[in-house]
Amino acid sequence: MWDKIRLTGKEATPEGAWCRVGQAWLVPEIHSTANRVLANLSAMKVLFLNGPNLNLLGTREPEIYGRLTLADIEAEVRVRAGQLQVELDFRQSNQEGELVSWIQEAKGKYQVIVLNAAAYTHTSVALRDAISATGVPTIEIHLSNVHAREEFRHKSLIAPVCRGQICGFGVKSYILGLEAAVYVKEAAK
Ligand code: CA2
Repeated sequence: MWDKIRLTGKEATPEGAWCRVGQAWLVPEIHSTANRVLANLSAMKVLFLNGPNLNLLGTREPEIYGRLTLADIEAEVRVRAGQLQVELDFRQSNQEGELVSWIQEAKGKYQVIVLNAAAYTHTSVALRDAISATGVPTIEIHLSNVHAREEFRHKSLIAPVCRGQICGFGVKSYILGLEAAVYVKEAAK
């Protein structure tokens, strides 16, 4: 069943001049009200952030990280995002400070962050503080199962301020991260 939102105003016809936008029925002439309704219907936005050395994916250590490049992974995530009607930004940086800035700037622009902080996962108080400060729900992901690797990878400094952690599924960790983002957004309604 469609939501019916009947708007009134001097330009509306007596019959209402309905048109369907997404799941709502609008009178198109009433722009300001329509814009508010449209804002509620607009696609959710998810920010994918990738930390240091992930730009090297596909070139070395395929036995741990697989053969896909980061661009290949982004392409797979974009296919799933299209199916879920999610808008994506997908970025990588080797600089801790740049990742911190992107997390800070996410507030008000993105509903969820999906973060593969790479080695900074295990070292960065700055990333942890940024996630905590921005308040944007953040999902920690990893290609490899960090808990089955060296002991220094078992500790995540960001895990306590993230909504959850997904690791060990290769590129599927990214897809599951996106699906978890949609779940987190829906659960917040
Ligand atoms: O499994 C993951 O996704 C990691 O976040 C990857 C990080 C690692 O430090 C984390 O413990 C787990 C490493 C990313 C570096 O990736 C490379 C790819 C190719 C060649 C060298 C490094």
